[in-house]
Amino acid sequence: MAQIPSHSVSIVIPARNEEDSIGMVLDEVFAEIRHLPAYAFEVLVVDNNSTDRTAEISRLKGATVLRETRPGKGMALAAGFAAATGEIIIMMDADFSHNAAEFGQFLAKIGEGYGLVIGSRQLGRSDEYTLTRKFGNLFLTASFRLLFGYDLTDALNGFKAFRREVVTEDGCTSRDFEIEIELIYYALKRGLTVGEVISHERQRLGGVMKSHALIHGPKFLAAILKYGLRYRLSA
Ligand SMILES: Nc1nc2c(ncn2[C@@H]2O[C@H](COP(=O)(O)OP(=O)(O)OP(=O)(O)O)[C@@H](O)[C@H]2O)c(=O)[nH]1
Ligand SMILES: [Mg+2]
Repeated sequence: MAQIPSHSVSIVIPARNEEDSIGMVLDEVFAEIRHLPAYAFEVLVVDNNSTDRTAEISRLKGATVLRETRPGKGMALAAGFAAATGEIIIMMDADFSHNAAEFGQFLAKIGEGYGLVIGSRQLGRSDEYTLTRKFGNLFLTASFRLLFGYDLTDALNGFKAFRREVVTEDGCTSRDFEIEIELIYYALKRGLTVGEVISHERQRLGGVMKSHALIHGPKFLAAILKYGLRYRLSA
């Protein structure tokens, strides 16, 4: 007998000029969700002024394509979250570095009662780490631990799942990658538990990496200070 879905899940994928990888990502996503009949899925790609075939390929593969004119991964994700109808949101990148085969473990953890779940490259591994990125991430995660007083091994990763109440009230205001910290802040502020699962970050498949350690590292640190202090002062 066919299983009736009992939870709705929105997969939100921010994408700017990712024509080399978005097709493979969506093939993998649609193949994987067929193995998860307990959930009803929608797949949203949020395009941001791409000058390549990102939107066209996404549509052909069966995703709903949203357009966000304000630049930045954070703005794209905020638009995706606002449009998402699922009780659970999974956010993942469009460059093939996040593996849809890991959806099941994220959803299982949410099912255990966690409000937000992060894929940890520290518990798993990253094929994209340079020395700067690895030590930068370790430093920023240690700063996170110090400011928030909450023990996570990889606060920064962009592969996350969360209950929709994490974003419903406030909406997200971060422009770029620092949205990762803002999301954790909202989850903790609402008294939700934040957990991690083992994750393996693959090399991006073609295209160009949009994050730069020297630009986005300091922005992460500023967000950790801002939201960490806010969290401590409100606790
Ligand atoms: N829509 C949109 N997507 C963006 C923008 N900047 C980055 N992205 C997407 O965000 C995702 C992560 O960007 P990457 O360039 O892979 O950077 P990264 O350091 O691997 O990112 P994380 O691992 O997520 O921290 C990719 O899917 C990008 O296409 C933007 O301005 N708009
Ligand atoms: Mg990437």
